Amino acid sequence: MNLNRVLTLNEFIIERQSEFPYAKGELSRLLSHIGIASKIVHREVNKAGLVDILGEIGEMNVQGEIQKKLDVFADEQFISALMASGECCGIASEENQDIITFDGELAKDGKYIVTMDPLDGSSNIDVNVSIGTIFAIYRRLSPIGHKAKLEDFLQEGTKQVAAGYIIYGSSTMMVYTTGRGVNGFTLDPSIGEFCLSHYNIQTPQNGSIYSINEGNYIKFPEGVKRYLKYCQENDEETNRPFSSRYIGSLVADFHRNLLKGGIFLYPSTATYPKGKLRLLYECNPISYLAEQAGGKATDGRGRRILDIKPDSLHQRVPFYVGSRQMVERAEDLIIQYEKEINGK
Ligand code: P6P
Repeated sequence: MNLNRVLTLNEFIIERQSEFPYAKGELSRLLSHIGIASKIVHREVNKAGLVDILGEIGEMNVQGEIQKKLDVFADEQFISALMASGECCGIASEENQDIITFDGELAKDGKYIVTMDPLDGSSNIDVNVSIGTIFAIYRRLSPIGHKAKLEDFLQEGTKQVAAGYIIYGSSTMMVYTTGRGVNGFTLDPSIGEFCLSHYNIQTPQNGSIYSINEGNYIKFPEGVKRYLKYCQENDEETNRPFSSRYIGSLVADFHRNLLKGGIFLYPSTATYPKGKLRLLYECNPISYLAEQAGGKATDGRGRRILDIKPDSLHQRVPFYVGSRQMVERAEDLIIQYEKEINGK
């Protein structure tokens, strides 16, 4: 890989395509179309506030969350880009109750399906805080040439062929994996291209940042409370007290921890007894990236997120992801407490 020159996303995809035996470029086309939609969303996010695209559309999405204009705009952009690629036969989106199947002749022959959160962190849109798009790509299971089926979308995270996110922050970046490491591309608006800026990202095995909404503290499982106490105690040996950093936008919190080291925790809470984050289009893609970068992602009780067989499109799971040693420490305390109360 010649890193002495600017490498655009498309050049990188094509250069790496040769690593995929029998790859005929379908996945490359799909990733390139996701890149195109990201640039369009970037353009609108970056001028939000100047044009009438902020605020709410006065409707609820399937999550019971108020839909923002930018949510719907991003959803529409990614759906049309994925349909135009001709490689995707269907989508599961946070913004839509059911799967979206593409009936066009070209798309029906698509070998892939996509799960996505078109604009994650909506509560931050109107206050100019980083937000993101999260996507995962799977091979379809149903026969090519026919409509995509629900079974195509309820695959374990280990079946992902690619996953990534776009973070619309101080700069716009696409970070993705196809199972051969994690690479980051920063959008250069002057040329309208995503350019390789973070080659082969490896997340630190340990860290000193923990990300959790401590407003839910009272209802956290006792083991989680013990982990937070562990983070807050002074101990020079293990670099504590840690720093608490929580933006309330999964992509932004994860991206910081991926680069610097850290753990993101969304345990079960009173409001979300099964956890708040969605397995198909938040936890699975983020977990694939975390593992590919040397990190870990579990449900807090030893179950690897990528091994979970989904029951439904919008299924929620408790989510612990980040530096391997931090996730393992949190799990140790959670499992140790459960053994205590079970008298083991
Ligand atoms: P809370 C945004 O709505 C989101 O889905 C994630 O991006 C974020 O990590 C989480 O919810 C924040 O949830 O309950 O802390 O506001």
